[in-house]
Amino acid sequence: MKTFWITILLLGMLPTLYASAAGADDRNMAPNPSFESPPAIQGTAVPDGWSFFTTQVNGATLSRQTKHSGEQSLRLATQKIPKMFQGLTFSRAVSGEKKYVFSVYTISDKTDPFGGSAYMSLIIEWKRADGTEISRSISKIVDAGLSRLRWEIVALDGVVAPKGAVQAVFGIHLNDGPTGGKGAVLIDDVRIEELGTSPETTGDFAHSNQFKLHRPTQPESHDRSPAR
Ligand SMILES: [Ca+2]
Repeated sequence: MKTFWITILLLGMLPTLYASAAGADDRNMAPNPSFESPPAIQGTAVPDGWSFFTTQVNGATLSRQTKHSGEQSLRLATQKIPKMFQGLTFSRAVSGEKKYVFSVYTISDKTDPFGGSAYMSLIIEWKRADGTEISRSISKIVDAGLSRLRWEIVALDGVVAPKGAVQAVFGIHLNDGPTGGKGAVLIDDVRIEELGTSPETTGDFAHSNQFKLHRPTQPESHDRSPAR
């Protein structure tokens, strides 16, 4: 009888223990989301948990000069060469037909402002079990109109994984554009979250519109398709 009551007591505590452990940030699947590791040093650096790619120049460093949270942020400098591109990716398993949020905070480097024809965007590549791509979701771009004074959110909010998707590559892409980029962007506080399949379930930006968060000052006449 004593064991019975102890069991009841322990079972009763389980939801409390679970609830206390399950903070809002437990839902963030992004690795090293605040780019706090490795510690910023001179020269280029790839943040822990992420893969880096580039056509020519590695523009990635960790910066302590400006950050949205913590002690450092990711600085991505343009290559200053037409049509070049680079970026960071993170691959993980996903479930087809579920909704996902992918967002970052970004700001122009005030000591070396982001400009020229450069543009940055978030891309999710949805993949089948055999690794082939089904489709991709592309965020609004940020370009020379990016603020140097306040952090802005770029978000793919509540995008639905296509049926059959089992893997996704979440990428932060920086393109130099047709005439070459200038300056650098700073990026911090990545959020990757899987939402429920219920239509009532919404993300942190449920009441915002990703296309209202940033208004480019230039017409989007340039090619916004991700270079491969
Ligand atoms: Ca940070």
